[in-house]
Amino acid sequence: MEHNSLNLSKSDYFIELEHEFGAHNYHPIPVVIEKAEGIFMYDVEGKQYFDFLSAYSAVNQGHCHPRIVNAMINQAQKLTLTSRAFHNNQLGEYEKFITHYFGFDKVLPMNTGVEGGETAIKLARRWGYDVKGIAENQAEVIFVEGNFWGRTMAAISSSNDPSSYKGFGPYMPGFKLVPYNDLAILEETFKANKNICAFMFEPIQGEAGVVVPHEGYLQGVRALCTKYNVLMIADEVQTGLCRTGKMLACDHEQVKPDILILGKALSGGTMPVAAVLANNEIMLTIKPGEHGSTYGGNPLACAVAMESLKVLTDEKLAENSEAMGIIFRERMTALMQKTNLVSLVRGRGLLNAIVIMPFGNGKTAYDVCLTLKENGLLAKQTHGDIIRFAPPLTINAEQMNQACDIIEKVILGLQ
Ligand code: IF1
Repeated sequence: MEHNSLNLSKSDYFIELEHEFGAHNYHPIPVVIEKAEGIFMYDVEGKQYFDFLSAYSAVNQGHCHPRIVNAMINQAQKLTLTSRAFHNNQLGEYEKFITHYFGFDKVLPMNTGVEGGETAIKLARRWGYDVKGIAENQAEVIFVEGNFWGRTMAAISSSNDPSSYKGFGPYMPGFKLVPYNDLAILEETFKANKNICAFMFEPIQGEAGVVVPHEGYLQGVRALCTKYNVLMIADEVQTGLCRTGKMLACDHEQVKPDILILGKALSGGTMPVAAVLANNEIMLTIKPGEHGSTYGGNPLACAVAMESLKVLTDEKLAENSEAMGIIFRERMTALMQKTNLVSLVRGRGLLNAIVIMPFGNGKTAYDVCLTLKENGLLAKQTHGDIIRFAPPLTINAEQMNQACDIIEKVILGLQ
C-alpha cells in the first residue's frame, strides 16, 4: 500500500480510496475483502468470515470454485471475445447445452441480469405484436409490487420503490403493477386488458425481503397466463440455479415459464453472464440485427457458464440447499423462542431472511449486520428491518450450525 500518509488501517485505507474516487451509490458494510474460497471470505487483515450473502446469490457454487476458475483460465488463454460479428467454437456448444439443461428451444445470451430482463420484455412486446396481434406500441407488461430486477430505466419504470425510481423520470410507458401473490387481481387485470403481452415476476421476491408466495401461486400464474394468452416471464436471476432448494424456484410447483431469465450464479460469481430462454414462437420474433450486446455470448462466458451449470448438478447443490435451509430455519425458529427481537423467519432452500423487531434501544438490522461482521459472519439488511441470509450452496451442516451459533449469539447479545 503506497501513500498511506494518514497511517490508516489497511481496511480504512481502501475504504477511503473508494470514498474519494468512487461514486457514492452504495453504503457497504465496512469490511474490505481480499480473498475468498468456498463459503469463506478473508479481509485485508486476514480475518475470516462466513459469507451469508453470496453476492446476492451469484456465488452459489462457492467462491472461486476450482473447476469454474480452471474453465475460465483455459478459455482465457485461447479466446475471450469475437463479438457476434463472427462465430466461435464455444457459443453453439453452450447454446445446445443450456437449452437442453432447462428444456427450451433457444437461448439469447446476455451479460447482466437486468439485460436479461430488458431482453425478455423486448421479446414479449415483439411477440405481442407479431403473434398475439396487439396494435403497434400498445403492448403492456404486468409486474408485481415489490419487484426488483435491476437499475436500468425500464427496470425502475416498473418499480414501486421510490429509492429505485425517484428522480430518474420520465418513465417507460406500458408497464402496470399488481399486488404480489394475488391471483384474483391478476385474473381481473388480464381479463380487462387485451393488450397485455406478458407478466414478469420473481417466483420468490428477493430484494423485497425473501417474500415467498402461497402454495399454488406459481401454478395459478401459469394457468392464468395460458388462459389469457399472456407470456409468463420468470425472473430467476436470484432464485434460480439451486438457490431455493430446486434447480429453479418454479420447479417447486412444477411450473414452466414461457420466458426464463437467468444470471448471477450462471457464472459461479466469476463474471457477468445472463441468459434468456424461450421456445421458437417467441425467440424467433427477433430478427438479425434487432437485439444483442458486444459481450453477449462471448466464448469465455460460454465456457464458464457450462462448467458452472455442471457443478450445480455434479455437487447436488439443490439437494444440499434444501437440507441446509431446513437446518437454518429450524435454528432461527428456535431462536425466536428465546427472543422477541426476531419476529419472522422465511425462505426456501438457502434463500432466507429474518425480520428484526425494533430493538427499542435504537439498534437496527444494520447494527445487527455490523455486529455479525465483528463476529465473523457477513450478511446485509434489506428494507430496514429484514436481514437476508444466503450462503453459498456448498455449506455443510457443521458450518451451518457454526454460523447459526454466531447469529444467535449476536441477536441475544444485542437485546
Ligand atoms: C445491486 C438488490 C438483490 C435481481 C433479480 C434481476 C437482477 C437482480 C431478481 C439484475 C439483481 C442485485 C443487484 C445488486 C444487488 C442485488 C439485489 F439488492 F439490488 F436488490 F439481489 F436483491 N433480477 N440483484 O435480484 O441483475 O443486472 O444486477 O446482474 O444492484 O447492487 P444484475
